[in-house]
Amino acid sequence: MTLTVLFAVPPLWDEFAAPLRAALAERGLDVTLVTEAAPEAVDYIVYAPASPLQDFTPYTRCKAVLNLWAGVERIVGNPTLTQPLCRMVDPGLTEGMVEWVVGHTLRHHLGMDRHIVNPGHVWDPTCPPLARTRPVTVLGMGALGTACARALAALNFPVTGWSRTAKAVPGIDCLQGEDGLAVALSRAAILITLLPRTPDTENLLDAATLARLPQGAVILNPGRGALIDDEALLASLDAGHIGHATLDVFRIEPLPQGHPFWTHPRVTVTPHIAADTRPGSAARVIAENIARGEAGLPFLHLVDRRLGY
Ligand code: NDP
Ligand code: OXD
Repeated sequence: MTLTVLFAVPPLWDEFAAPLRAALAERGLDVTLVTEAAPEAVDYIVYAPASPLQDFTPYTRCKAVLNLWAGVERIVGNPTLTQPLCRMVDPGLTEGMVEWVVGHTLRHHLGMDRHIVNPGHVWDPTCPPLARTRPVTVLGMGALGTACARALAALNFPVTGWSRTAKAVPGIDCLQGEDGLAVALSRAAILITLLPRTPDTENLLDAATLARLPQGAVILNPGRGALIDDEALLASLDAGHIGHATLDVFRIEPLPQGHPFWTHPRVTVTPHIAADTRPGSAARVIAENIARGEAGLPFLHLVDRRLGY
């Protein structure tokens, strides 16, 4: 039987149509891939936050909604969505996140700014310390956090990871719970936040938790803006406690003109480019999940609605 897959993100159609068709065919799936269809005829929906589709009620035959984004906070609470929801775990996206995190970690670790911007032509031959002396903490040890933690550990950074449930990742000191968070923060010369936005993670970094970081700590946030209390972060930067914050994600995106982050001398803004879903590799993940749905196997990367990620 030919399946109908609704690609519900018209702005991304040109980028995704060919890779999706190729991946579906490669997986041996007989699919009509469309951008419009009678809701009751749709078997799977490929979705992203830019999708105009908000009411899932009429999609009575739909077996799963397959998100192109890793983050699901803009869809997970949709009361009309009763179908299984899968988030994106894409090798290409993960690779990009590892590159962003390693790049920005090394910028701060090596003190690159001193040499890139040196208007006084100061010859200061102070050599940076080795990574093995610079502890890094990763909050969120999921698909992305674990890949980043592993890459940093491979460069000899002592890495602590923190997550909701217990983990065992070779070379990483994995902690959980409130006590684990306190320890993880206290060690973090560089803190990387790769948590999803949920009611439990909102403002996780507030005045009290920021105060647990060592003096001069650097924060890299490619997770979600709402993980950090903006005012508390600015206060901590101004007080000299936090050394620098490199932020990729914000409560409001694009970050509004006039927001203090744009002009703060110790804040770097990157415009939500830490990692992108890559059509070639992501299409294979979508095809695999459709194949699993058709074979009656559990979907990969299924979202837990109760937890919100
Ligand atoms: P995963 O779902 O694989 O991992 C999430 C991690 O966060 C898990 O380790 C989970 O713990 C942990 N976590 C969740 N809630 C809590 C909590 N209350 N306390 C402690 N730990 C918690 O997600 P990904 O790694 O794929 O993605 C992470 C986030 O990265 C996305 O949700 C998105 O917000 C962001 N992102 C940003 C991008 C960008 O370009 N800036 C691109 C892609 C994603 P456990 O393992 O125990 O479940
Ligand atoms: C994502 C993102 O969640 O790009 O995939 O932020």
